[in-house]
Amino acid sequence: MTGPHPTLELTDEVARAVRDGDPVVALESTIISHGMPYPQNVEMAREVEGIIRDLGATPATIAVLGGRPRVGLADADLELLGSSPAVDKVSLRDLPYVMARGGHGATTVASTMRLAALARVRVFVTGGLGGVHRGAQQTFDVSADLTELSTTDVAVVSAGVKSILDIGLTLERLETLGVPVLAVGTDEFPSFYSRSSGHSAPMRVDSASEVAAVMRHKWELGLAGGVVVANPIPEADEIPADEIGAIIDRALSDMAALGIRGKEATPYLLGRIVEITGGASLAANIALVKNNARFGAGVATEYASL
Ligand code: PSU
Ligand code: MN
Repeated sequence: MTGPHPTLELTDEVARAVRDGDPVVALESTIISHGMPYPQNVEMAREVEGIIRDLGATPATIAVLGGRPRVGLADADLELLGSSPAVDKVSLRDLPYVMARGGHGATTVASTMRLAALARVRVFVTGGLGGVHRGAQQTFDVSADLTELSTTDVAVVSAGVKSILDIGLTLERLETLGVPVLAVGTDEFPSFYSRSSGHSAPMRVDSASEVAAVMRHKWELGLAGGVVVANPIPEADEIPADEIGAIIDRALSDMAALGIRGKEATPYLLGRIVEITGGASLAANIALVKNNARFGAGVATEYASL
């Protein structure tokens, strides 16, 4: 079915939920194609959709398939995204190019936000956000996720940002860009694998309804742009910050030695951390995405009820 925007293809289920004002949760696909190994990636994608459905919301995984931006995918699409080497990592700048070539693209936080907004979906669940890379003072490597958050009206539920990034500088950029950063049930900004980061949370909320109220007030005021919802990994699944810190440092120095930069940087680091931890980081990653799906479904439900 064609969506509210002529070039977007929505599934009937997603189109109906959007039209009726029912809760919908967008999901990204870079996390599937370039963030986790096969087959755990596909299993994670299926389970996360199931969690959202069980909580009464409609999941809408977003990707570009055969040049067409799609909002809501079939099971075979998830399998393709998770297993095919022909799926490009598509951030905002890459979107028109992959469409022009009729290719397959896994969308990042930035491009998923934009496609979600075009489909009028306002809540998006992921694992971790992109941000200001360490050493960005020299490399200028700052994720387009941040500029997208400054312009596109979508709330993004994540477990914070990994310390492959410079967390302090990422929070500074978000402040400059006018993006509210809400930590859920904590005074500290979480760092993906760990509940702590050493950085205090700019703002704290303790419920999904508080997040929905921030979204409503922001957009009613005409303040364009997203809301960062930083939901810490559950204690039972956490990897202590000092333990993962040493592993991240090793992955970063391996990357420097290989000369990997640009759009390859984040996927390389994610894969290398899984390798070094022998898969322990993957279990934590999957657990935090599921936890975000539970909270995000609640946010979508509260926002739909306003
Ligand atoms: N951080 C993670 N897991 C991820 C990503 C980031 O912990 O899967 C992905 C997201 O899709 C994010 C993208 O939008 O990497 C950022 O890439 P870049 O730094 O090239 O903008
Ligand atoms: Mn980058």
